[in-house]
Amino acid sequence: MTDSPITTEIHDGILVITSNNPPVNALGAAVRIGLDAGIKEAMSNDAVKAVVIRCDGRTFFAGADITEFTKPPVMPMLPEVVDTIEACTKPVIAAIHGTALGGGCEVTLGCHYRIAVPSAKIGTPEVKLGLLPGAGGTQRLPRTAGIETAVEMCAGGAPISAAKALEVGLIDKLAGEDTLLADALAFAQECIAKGPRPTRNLPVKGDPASIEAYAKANARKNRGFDAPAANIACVEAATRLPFDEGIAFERTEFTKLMFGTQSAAQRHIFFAERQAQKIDGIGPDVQPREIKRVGVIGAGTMGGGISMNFLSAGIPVTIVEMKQEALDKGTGIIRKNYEATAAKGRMKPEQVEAAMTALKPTLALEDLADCDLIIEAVFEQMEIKKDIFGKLDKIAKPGAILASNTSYLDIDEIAASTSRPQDVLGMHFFSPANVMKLLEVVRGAKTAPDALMTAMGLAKKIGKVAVVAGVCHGFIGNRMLMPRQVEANKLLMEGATPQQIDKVHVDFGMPMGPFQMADLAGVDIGWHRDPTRIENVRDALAAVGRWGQKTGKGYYDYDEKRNPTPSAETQKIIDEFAAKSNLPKREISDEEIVERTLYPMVNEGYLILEEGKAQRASDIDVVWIYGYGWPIYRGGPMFWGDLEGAKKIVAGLEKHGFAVAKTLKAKA
Ligand code: 3H9
Repeated sequence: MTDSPITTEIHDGILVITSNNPPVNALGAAVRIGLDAGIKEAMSNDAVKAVVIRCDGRTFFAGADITEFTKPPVMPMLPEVVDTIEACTKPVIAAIHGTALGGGCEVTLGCHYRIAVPSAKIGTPEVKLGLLPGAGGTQRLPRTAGIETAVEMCAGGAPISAAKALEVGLIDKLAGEDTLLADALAFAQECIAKGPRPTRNLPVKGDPASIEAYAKANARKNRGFDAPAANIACVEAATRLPFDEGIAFERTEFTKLMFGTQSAAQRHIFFAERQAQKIDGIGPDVQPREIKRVGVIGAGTMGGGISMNFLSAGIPVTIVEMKQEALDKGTGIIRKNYEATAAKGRMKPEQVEAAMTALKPTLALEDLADCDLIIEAVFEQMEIKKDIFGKLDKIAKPGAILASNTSYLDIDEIAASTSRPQDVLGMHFFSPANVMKLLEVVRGAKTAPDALMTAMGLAKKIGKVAVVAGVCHGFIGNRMLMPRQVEANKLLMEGATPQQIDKVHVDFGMPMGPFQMADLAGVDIGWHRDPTRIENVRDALAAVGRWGQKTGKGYYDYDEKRNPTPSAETQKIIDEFAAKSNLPKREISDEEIVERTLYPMVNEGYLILEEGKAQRASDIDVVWIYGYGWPIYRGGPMFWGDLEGAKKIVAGLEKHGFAVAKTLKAKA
């Protein structure tokens, strides 16, 4: 077995099969071939009494090799390998550390016994890739972990801890954290007398009613996704079909998902998210700067949320405000948020106190002198930002990174107000900043590679998915929002209603449509505040106090529980403007709404790429998935654009008079 990632060694009658396939021991062809050969070796050697399957490196098998899914199959396939392990006439023990995920979990289920270190995690996250465990997991989990845990693991995708796995019967024993191999070998000796225990022969455990209960409780979360229902159906099949029939059902469902567009989209995002971390033109020789303390200017909603990210990751924060009252209010909200998390059991009271102790509130900008990164989160006005950066230039220590949380403004202009533009970049968080996963890191013309790299690395540390964006109005995400909003407003003038446009977006899979979003964010945002100056529907709504959810009325009317209903007053305002626009009022089809609000976003994405403002198309998809709730099963606007087909998109854009991006047109 030279060059194989699998090696074998006999210890006192136990054949130890070891995989060494960095980084995550994915179950690629060579690993499967090696595992199959290892079991055959155990069967043919009389000196072998039992087998231990283990992995070197940071983790037990983290799943099938996802990169192989689009390639021609190489035998043996994983379901066969799992069957081969299970059919071994000598007891086989899985020795688990790290994360036994997907196919990795299924390999453990093919084994007859399982032992794991306390820090191990076991799970079937296939649903997050639009799939289901396709190597027998949906049939073997109900026989080991029980129906309730099986349905949660398969349809939910979250891994369970070794302790929980022991409690439900998914593993037999906990090993010492640093003595897994020795403990597994000792356990294997015990198992020799017990003999093999094929999972397929075990009865399904638990209450089948838990399946229906799970499906009901998660219906809203799973709206639009195909995979959760398929996972649920497979676990349900295990409760009523003989094992082999259940496996056949699982295979059919797996194949349907595997060749569907949803899984292709979700797998695309899995790799896109990891690819986004890579910065073009920055090699391994560049070292990040050390960030020991972060400064945040502004204790409003954004500044507070941004601070929480660092505090939660154990990085101390100095937060600056201009007035004591605003500072107290901001820090009070941070505490309240942490206490609410603790009340839900997701944080310990001492962690709340630790986070609050690491927060240093101050009114003096000079107190930022010891910060390694300073993030400005004040009003979206260039003059204010330039003034602050000019002051920071004199206060910040050499090498400190100076970041702006601007959503639209020119980072190069801000950088020019300092004597150190190489240290300036944008860190655009999305609201609520302590919750939303996206971070756009804006690379200015003079931003130093190590500063950029530091911001990207730090983003990972605080649990964000970061994407590098170039300097342009609105960067990647908000820039693409603009053509959508312009067209949505025009459609209102031509006869569409806010509810019709929003419904098309919600049916598409967005969490809300453009007008629901305006009501949530505040119709008055960016308003000039002059109720006599009414130039468009938004001005008119703002002038009569229709500021959105916060005033109980905006594009929609809201009841006290914030349930929306169409508004006669809003419709009257729209009708008045529509009459003035001289555009003929007509029936607008849902298809036209898609063509005029979603196609221009794809077009804008191509323009962004042409101008070099995003590194790659998949980065744009990551922005929209994690910053704006684009349905992950549609893979982001660029992936979706490819699915629709460039030809169709270009035809749709041209029909409505849009200027089409050169590269998009070339693809058609
Ligand atoms: C499955 O098993 C189907 C079966 O049921 C049925 C079959 C018939 N394959 O995430 P990281 C790469 S479906 C190939 O940054 P971490 C990843 O792209 C699978 N490559 O590390 C990255 O590459 P690069 C079910 C994979 O420490 C590198 O490894 N399993 C795979 O933050 C490091 O990854 C899953 O869905 C893979 N399976 O997190 C688990 N996994 O360096 C997927 C990773 O070039 N994996 N890579 O960018 C994970 O959730 C995380 O990688 C893990 C480690 C938690 C394991």
